[in-house]
Amino acid sequence: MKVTPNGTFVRALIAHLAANGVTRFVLCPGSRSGPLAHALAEAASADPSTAAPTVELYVRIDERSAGFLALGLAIATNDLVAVVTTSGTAVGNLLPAVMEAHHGGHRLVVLTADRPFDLRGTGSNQTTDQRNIFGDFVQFSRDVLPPTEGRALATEAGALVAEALAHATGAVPAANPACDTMGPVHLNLQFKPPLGPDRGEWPPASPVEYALPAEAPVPALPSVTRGIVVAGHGAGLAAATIAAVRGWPLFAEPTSDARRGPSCVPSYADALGGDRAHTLLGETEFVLVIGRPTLSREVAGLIADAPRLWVARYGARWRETPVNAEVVSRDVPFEWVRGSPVEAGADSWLGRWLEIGREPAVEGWGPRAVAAEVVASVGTGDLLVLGSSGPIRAVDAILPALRVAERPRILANRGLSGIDGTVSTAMGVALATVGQVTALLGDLTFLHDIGGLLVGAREKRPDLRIVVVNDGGGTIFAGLEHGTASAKGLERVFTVPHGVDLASLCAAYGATHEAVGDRETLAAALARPPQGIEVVEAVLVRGIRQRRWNV
Ligand SMILES: Cc1ncc(C[n+]2csc(CCOP(=O)(O)OP(=O)(O)O)c2C)c(N)n1
Ligand SMILES: [Mg+2]
Repeated sequence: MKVTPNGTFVRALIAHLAANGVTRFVLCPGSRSGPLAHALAEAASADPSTAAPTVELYVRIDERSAGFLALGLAIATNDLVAVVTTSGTAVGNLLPAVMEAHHGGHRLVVLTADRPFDLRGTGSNQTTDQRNIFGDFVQFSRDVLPPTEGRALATEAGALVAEALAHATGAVPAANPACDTMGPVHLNLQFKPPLGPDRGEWPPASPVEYALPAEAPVPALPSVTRGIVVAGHGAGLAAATIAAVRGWPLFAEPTSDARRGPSCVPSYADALGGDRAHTLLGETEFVLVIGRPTLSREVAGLIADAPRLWVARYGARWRETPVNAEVVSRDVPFEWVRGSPVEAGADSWLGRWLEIGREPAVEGWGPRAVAAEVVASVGTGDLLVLGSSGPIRAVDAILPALRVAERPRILANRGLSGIDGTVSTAMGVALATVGQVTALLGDLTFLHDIGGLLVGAREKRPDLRIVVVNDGGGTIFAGLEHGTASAKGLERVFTVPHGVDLASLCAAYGATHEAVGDRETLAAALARPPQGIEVVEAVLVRGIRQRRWNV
């Protein structure tokens, strides 16, 4: 083995990434990405005879899973996470996770291997045009032909990393200074042979200093009585404080981290559809939205009809904010949070909202009962990952106002609210955290990313409990306007009953499986700490395996 230019370049690249906080790498096997794979394997082996940086390496076969695993690591830690693939369709499989990272504002560093540019369009195997393949979903993309020799290799790698990470972190001033520009970046690396292992040295690397764009000044909140605070995805605890010190009702989604405090109206989603809310909405003077709400049409309507609307921390991108928003602030200014909670009388603005939006009693056996048991099993320091569709809405419907000291973290991919990649995202969360991790997913969501259970024999298997709400398909559609279709039509083109035997699937992937059919059994299953990858199937529809709608 000798020193190769590829080896020298990727060592410098990895060393500079690690020195700047990218210490987790998710890698998929492939030959063209071999230089990165060899160097990462060496770094991850933590051999003290090398000066390799400390990295954590996760290997996945399926690039779509790998992308979402990286996303899970990123959302659990708020760190930058790298994902490495070979060339060709492997790269295309990262698109869903890159889209979610873009809309969710998560910093993925996508490293795709490619053949040298002069092979593009020549019919060379596994060679396509990977330049700008992620379009505007990445905030930086560079097509790189590493230099072939000399010190330029390490220097170029360092400069490349500095530039890419500045864009990922939002340090490069965007067109609009109030825009939060955290998001994914892409380096397309053209590797000429040799691609095999080499015997190079790890170069020194140090962190780069970035200057973040200055916050734009934000005016004081209007001193109205009849305000409402909507805390959407990623709002943060400040939303609860703002509502409490003004005596405004707080409608906080589960992933807001603001579902707490004396202003919290737990059943806001159910209440908003009723007549009494209609009257209160008519009196509303001002709506403050913090974070990005994604769950209910009622809240979307409230935002659309607000007489006056301010938005803060709305989403990853300025252009996603509602058209009628008056002010957009990148973050929540300290002045908005100052003050003590208002005592709300029963007849006050807040008191009237609290009256109609009390925490509901959850009875019987259904999606809300499953959600209630899962929520009850998650303690301070634990993490709950919610799948799109019914599960996150069921949790929204039943989640009580938490005490300020209670700190379970509730995470979800709400950037685009896909039902894809959720098993892998939960796996990433479980691999990155010490707390107990539970995921609550619908059956189609689970099946969509069943490949996320595929963990190589040499890979770490985290403790992860996945509770699957098996209601026999995508039942959300039955409650939407599509529900007026014939039962046969609804099943064929929307809900898609599948009859899949989840126990067999779990067995095939080496995950434990337990089916539960009532609340007590579910509660007992959830009371045990998860060991390894464990699936608890909450069976809400029986006999589905026998069901064939054409017989
Ligand atoms: C990748 C992707 N494809 C399709 C959709 C549209 N979609 C939204 S909910 C849903 C059904 C989800 O079914 P399930 O996970 O069983 O949850 P349930 O509706 O039964 O609560 C689908 C297909 C989506 N959000 N994401
Ligand atoms: Mg379902």
